[in-house]
Amino acid sequence: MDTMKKDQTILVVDDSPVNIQMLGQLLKNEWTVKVATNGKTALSIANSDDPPDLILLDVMMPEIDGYKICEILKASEATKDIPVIFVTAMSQQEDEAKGLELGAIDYITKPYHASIVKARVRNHLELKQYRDLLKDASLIDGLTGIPNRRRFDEVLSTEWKRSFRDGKPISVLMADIDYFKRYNDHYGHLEGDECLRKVADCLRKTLKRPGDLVARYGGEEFVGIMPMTGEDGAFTIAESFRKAIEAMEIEHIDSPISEVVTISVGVSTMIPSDKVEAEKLVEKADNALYEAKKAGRNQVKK
Ligand code: GH3
Ligand code: MG
Ligand code: MG
Ligand code: MG
Repeated sequence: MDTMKKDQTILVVDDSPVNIQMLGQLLKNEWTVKVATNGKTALSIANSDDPPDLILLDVMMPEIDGYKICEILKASEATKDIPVIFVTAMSQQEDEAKGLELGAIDYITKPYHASIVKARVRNHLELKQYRDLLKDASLIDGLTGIPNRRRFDEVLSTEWKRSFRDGKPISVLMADIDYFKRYNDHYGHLEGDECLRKVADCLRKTLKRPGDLVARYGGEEFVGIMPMTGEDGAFTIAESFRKAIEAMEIEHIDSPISEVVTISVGVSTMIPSDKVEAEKLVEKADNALYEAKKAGRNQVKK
């Protein structure tokens, strides 16, 4: 039996304290249980920074009923992947069909059998865990272990919107290893891969403020997102990254400009407006990177 599931959380939503008490008793030894006695609370817990891994949902409740809650959960990007199981006295086949059509993963009718509820919950939580693992893996670069470009695009879009709302600047840096083709040719691809890991590690250590994100953008190109960071701050961070790479003294005797591995970096800063897309920030960093290369490499341009 899978032992990792201990830290998974179940949200029980029911307007009846007795029902909540019964389900809570049933589940609390194996999982963390949160409760909500109305739709509004349920939705706010589902949308919190610590959302549940599974929701057990009553149908008949005052104000917002369970069907409506399920519909709202499934319509939102933030909550649509949380599995919902209806637990209800509404036992007509049409009721069950409706619940499943709204996106619930399962439908349990009352009176229920405790061990069946537990077994179904267990099965769905296990599937949820595998889905989460796959999702995490799909956003991480296999070679360096840092986020990949897909993740970068996701986070950039979120942070761009946040900065727009707050009227705050956001910066991006784009770094590219200098003469990396020569590095591979001279030291071989395995050494090349090792060098990429070292650069990724160094970038991770340089951009470590909460909210920062580093990612591998492509082959030997790395990017960083720095929310709430203005032009000067971003330039300083980029420069410290460049210096840190140089200070690692990774031998590169075939580099025309140095005896160690160096990087060129482009930085861009914008205060988002609703007329411009986040891609503009990347485009500007890319242009600055091009300027850094043209000006002789191993330098930062903005
Ligand atoms: P520049 O200073 O202009 O950036 O020159 P460069 O040689 O670094 O640029 P170029 O784009 O010509 O070469 C990039 C090289 O990066 C070519 C490719 O073999 C190498 N590369 C890309 N991805 C990987 C990887 O995953 N592993 C290894 N070992 N090398 C990679
Ligand atoms: Mg009820
Ligand atoms: Mg390149
Ligand atoms: Mg390069």
